[in-house]
Amino acid sequence: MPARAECVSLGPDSDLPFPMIDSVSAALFARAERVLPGGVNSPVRAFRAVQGTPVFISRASGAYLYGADQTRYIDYVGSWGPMLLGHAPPNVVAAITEAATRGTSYGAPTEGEVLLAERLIALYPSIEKLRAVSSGTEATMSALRVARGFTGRDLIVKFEGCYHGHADFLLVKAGSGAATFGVPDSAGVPRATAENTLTLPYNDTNALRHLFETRGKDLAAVIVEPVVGNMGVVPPEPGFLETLVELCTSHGAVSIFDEVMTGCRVAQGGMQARVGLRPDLTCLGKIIGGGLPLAVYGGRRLLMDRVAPLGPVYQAGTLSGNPIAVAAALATLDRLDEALYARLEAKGARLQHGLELALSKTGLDACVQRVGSMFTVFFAKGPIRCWEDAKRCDVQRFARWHGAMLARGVYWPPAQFEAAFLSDAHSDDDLTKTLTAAEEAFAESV
Ligand code: KE4
Repeated sequence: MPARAECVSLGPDSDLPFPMIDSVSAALFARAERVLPGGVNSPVRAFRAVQGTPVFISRASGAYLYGADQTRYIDYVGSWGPMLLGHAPPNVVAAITEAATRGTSYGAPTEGEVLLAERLIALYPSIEKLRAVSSGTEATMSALRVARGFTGRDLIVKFEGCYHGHADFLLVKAGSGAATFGVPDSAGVPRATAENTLTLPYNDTNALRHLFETRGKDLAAVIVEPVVGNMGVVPPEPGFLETLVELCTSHGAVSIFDEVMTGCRVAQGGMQARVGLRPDLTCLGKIIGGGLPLAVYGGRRLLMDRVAPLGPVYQAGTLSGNPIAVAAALATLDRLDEALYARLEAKGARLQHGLELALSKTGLDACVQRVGSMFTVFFAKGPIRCWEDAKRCDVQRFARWHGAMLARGVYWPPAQFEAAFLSDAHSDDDLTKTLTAAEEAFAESV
């Protein structure tokens, strides 16, 4: 264990000076940077978007993270979405522990995988068959391969500001003008790969309709975050998702809802349940794995029966349907009911109202956008409808606000273009403390 921090580090419930950013994390980060690119195993964790030093976490419980120096933080990252129940829910920990005593991986089918598939199919009527994988990236990559294999077409459509994982053909940004050939958004992505991905503005139903009118017969799929979390929280405008599904159906393209973040977050049945739509394919992840590496893609039997070994679309995975991840998933699903979502909605509404009230006292150009228990404080005048709106944000002011929140024991996503998440473990007192910290931090970042 690293030496204890020299600085005074206190949790949000102390009445002494707010905690410093702890030196234990700083020392760990210096070591990490020598052996991990950027010191992290996923870029956003490096706090570069807020010009900060990442807090190294030693443990988590309920609504709280504990830094390497044991400073307690009220957590609004929730592992980027999975921790709907809060950290280390006892029933999930017990299920993981029990499963581990029976082995960690078999590479063979198990009853648990069948149970999980049956439970998810019951929650998502659009899913007739599914395949478990180990990450959201695998889920979206595989769903798009199925769409291309089924249609025999190459072109796929995504929306600016949406993120679907790091498969080459999804790390693409809009070329000049709307719906032109994509250009790579990462080194290492061949231009030829990017050119098969067209990018449109989110919520731009007219642009989508025009694309189908001109290129509809060439389109394999349209993939969408039905509520965007990855440019900050941007809800779909009325008719956008409905038109997307209709146009796909009428032109023989595959509609794909990437519900890796929204699945079991905005409703048990995801955003498709809230809007009453049935996309051809759905990707789920994060919450359904209970914090373990598990995601799924699934949908119409006609499509899924194209997947190996039944059909010609190849997809495989050593740890797909891992028994411990499946045990965590089943234990998590056991806790989902309408009362839980009612509690999350009430907490989300209280937090949004409190943040908006605090903002109203500052005159800051900022807005709060929320769907259920996922939300974002945008440092720009709202509404934020698409990436063109989102990129107007004052990211430096967000960074100052983030640092002021962290110093007050509130752990907010370290990037403006991310979603924050509430859990069932956040108490009224946690929300009160958060709103007090936010009001002070807004005043500091004016
Ligand atoms: P993973 O491969 O990271 O499990 O899932 C990719 C993915 C797919 N679809 C959506 C809608 C997603 O939000 C994600 C991953 N989300 C990010 C947070 N914005 C994960 C955090 C990270 O990259 O470290």
